[in-house]
Amino acid sequence: MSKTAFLIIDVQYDFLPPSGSLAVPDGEAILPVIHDLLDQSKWDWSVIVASQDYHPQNHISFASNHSPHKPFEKMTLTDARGTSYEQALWPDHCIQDTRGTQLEAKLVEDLKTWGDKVKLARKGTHEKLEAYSAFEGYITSFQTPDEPTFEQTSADPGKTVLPKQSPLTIYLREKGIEKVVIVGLATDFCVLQTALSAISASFDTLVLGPGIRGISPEDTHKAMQRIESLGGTVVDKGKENWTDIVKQWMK
Ligand code: VGL
Ligand code: ZN
Repeated sequence: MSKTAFLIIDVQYDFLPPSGSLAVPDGEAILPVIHDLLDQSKWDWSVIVASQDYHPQNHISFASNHSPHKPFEKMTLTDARGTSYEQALWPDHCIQDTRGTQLEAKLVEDLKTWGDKVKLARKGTHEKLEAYSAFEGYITSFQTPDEPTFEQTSADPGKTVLPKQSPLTIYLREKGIEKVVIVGLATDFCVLQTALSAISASFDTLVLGPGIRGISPEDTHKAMQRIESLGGTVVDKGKENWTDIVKQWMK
């Protein structure tokens, strides 16, 4: 049996109804699915990685830093690497040292039962870089995470790191991982970009429909199609026998 990692993307209060500042519609529906996947009597993950969107207050993606622009508008920006790109502007979310950036409490309890099989991938820490994929984050201890360094917050970040060389890829390869199962929020942004990175880093990639939700229905649909067209496996949201499908896929 090849080794599989379980990647849990951005299950943080700011992405969850009822009070998240960027709450994903129906986002709370994924919690029981993730809870089931973290039951040690049912699943035997070699590695678990939880990602955390972890922004400074002055982050480039916040509409509040580009007044008079408003959340959900798009705007052309230049990032810390001098790259111009279209940024979707967001409400302030997942700011370091706020409750909104914390992982959901029951998820944290579940993760603690897995001891040092769990790592945290923190991303979006540089004030002038957007980072949707968990493969763009730094890997740190889940129990006692490191705060981002100066390089990771405001210094020149250097060149783009391709998925094949990213900290998460290096960590997963070190652990002998060949496959990844992805759940979390939001399908059309961080789940999508994490899946695309995983595929381009040559991991066999499954995205679990019942364990993800998106911000926009159209973009969510397009995201799933794109993942499949690039060779990823997508399990439909409505599949009641998803447990069997995932177990079969992991063999
Ligand atoms: C995300 C928008 C902004 C996500 C993060 O986790 O999908 N979306 N930052
Ligand atoms: Zn963000």
